[in-house]
Amino acid sequence: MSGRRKHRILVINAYFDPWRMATPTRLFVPRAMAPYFLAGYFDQDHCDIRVWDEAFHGAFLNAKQFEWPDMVVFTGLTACFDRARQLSAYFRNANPKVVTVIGGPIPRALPTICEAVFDYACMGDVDEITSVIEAVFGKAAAAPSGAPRYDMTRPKMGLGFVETTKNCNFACSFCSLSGENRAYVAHSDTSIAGQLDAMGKVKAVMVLDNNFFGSNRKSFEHRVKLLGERWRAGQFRGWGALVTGDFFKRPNNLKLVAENGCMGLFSGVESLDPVVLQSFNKKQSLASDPLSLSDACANHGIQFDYGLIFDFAQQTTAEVEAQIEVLLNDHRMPLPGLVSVTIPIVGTPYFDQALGEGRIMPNVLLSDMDGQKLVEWPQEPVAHVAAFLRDLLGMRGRKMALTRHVLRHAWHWRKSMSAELTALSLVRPLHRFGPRIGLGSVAQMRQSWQEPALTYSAMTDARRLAYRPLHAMPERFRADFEPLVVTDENGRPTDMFERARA
Ligand code: B12
Ligand code: SF4
Repeated sequence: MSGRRKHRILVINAYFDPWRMATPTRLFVPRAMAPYFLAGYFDQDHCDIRVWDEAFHGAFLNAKQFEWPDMVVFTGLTACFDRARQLSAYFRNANPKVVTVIGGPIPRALPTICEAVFDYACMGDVDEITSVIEAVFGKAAAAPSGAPRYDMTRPKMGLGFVETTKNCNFACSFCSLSGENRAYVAHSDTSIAGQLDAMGKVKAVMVLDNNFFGSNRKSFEHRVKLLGERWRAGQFRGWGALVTGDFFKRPNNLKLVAENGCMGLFSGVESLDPVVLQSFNKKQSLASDPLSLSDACANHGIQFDYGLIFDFAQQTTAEVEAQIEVLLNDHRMPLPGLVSVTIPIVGTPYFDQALGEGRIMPNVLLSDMDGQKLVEWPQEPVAHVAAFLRDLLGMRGRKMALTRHVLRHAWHWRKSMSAELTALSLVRPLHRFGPRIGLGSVAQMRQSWQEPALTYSAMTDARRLAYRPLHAMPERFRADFEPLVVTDENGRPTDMFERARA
């Protein structure tokens, strides 16, 4: 310990909000759990631990806190590398002795630059933090159990999160997991029980797995049973999970999960266009149409949710418009829970192909790759597609149709769903596609208001305010506030980017 006080640890989920809101987004489900898993590896007798999740708590703008930690542990999505780097500069400036650690998708995709910027760049799973803790503070500072610190997730919004498997048994070309190429493995019973015990009583549990179904039937049934036991014991009123399209091929799977307390399933339908699905190597979704899946789920009292990814390099705006019309005009189908454009996530086969074929626009920043703006050349004029995308993401001009759909959808399925699920199906789409009310600290709200307006195209978007330091910083930190630029003015990879990912 430094003197007689405990080691001060700050775990941060570095996040850039695609809509450039610096305020908290507490209603996003799911919620990042890596920070709370990481926090669990620090011994509480020796360490004073805090967690800041920039998605859930909003941008970390409190300059007074920069000198507090002895160690800062970063996690985050690939596109948020610049944010982790900026934050690390603030902490180093305030306390030159601070130890910075990063792990997760960022260093996996950008190992070289992470090794240069942070003291420790971890490529493994959360448990790798133990070796860092021991190296920096000694064995006593590492917690023996590593149980997730769900107690720090307050306000919980009634939700608990559990992970029963890691990685995925599929290899969709656009998915970062395909690039990381790690084996699909189930957590041990001890780990699952440990997570559920640490969670305590909650209203509902969200299983975070990329693919709760997986490739091993026995393991799947066993994990369903483990959740079912807790559900029957009254720990929660129901649970939801993400499954791949192949889950629905056996009707018995739905029966099994329903009998064990499942009340919601999310599946990445991704596209209603088979050609697009083939190009994503997403064959498991070829038979996944939202109507038959929501119908099958509703017969078991389960709510179905899904995501759609639009690819304007392959689809015209008219084609996408036609798909949206189909969805809005048929109230039996739910509206997608997630609408995004294809993202060439660094490290994926899709990224390498897009870069090699010159499909990525010029001067694209890594932080542009958040799924809510064009970063690849569309087949129609950029200005036209960007305006269409703006309207699509906010359902502009479709608000009446949206409200009508939501009301009719909830009414149609009211007999199959519990009152809670019916209420949820009314609220969620309106929240997803409605305006965001950005409430947070004064500094966060001021930053949201001052952000330059979004243009929905990486070629015309101005830089985020985060690239301007909050206060004067010494010259040696200048590079930490420069964005990682992926493509040059000709759409080819920049030297900076090639070095970063070497
Ligand atoms: C919660 C979640 C979110 C939340 C919060 C994400 C965040 N971190 O801020 C929200 C809703 C905001 C979100 C948004 C998106 N998400 Co998301 N999300 C998840 C989800 C379901 C759970 C993450 C989680 O907490 N897992 C549990 C923890 C314990 O594991 P983990 O975070 O994966 O970390 C593991 C390792 O990476 C490592 N690790 C991580 N950090 C650290 C740190 C250290 C020090 C160490 C040692 C190890 C380590 O240890 C863990 C395993 O033990 C995952 C799927 C999944 N099951 O993981 C997708 C996932 C992370 N999301 C993904 C995607 C694609 C998106 C979107 C781009 C979707 C879209 N098309 O719009 C958007 C991003 C928009 C943006 N801003 O850029 C991808 C990965 C993307 C990437 N590499 O950047 C994933 C893996 C889903 C998938 N299979 O495609 N998401
Ligand atoms: S099924 Fe989902 S998690 Fe698995 S590789 Fe495809 S996109 Fe990634």
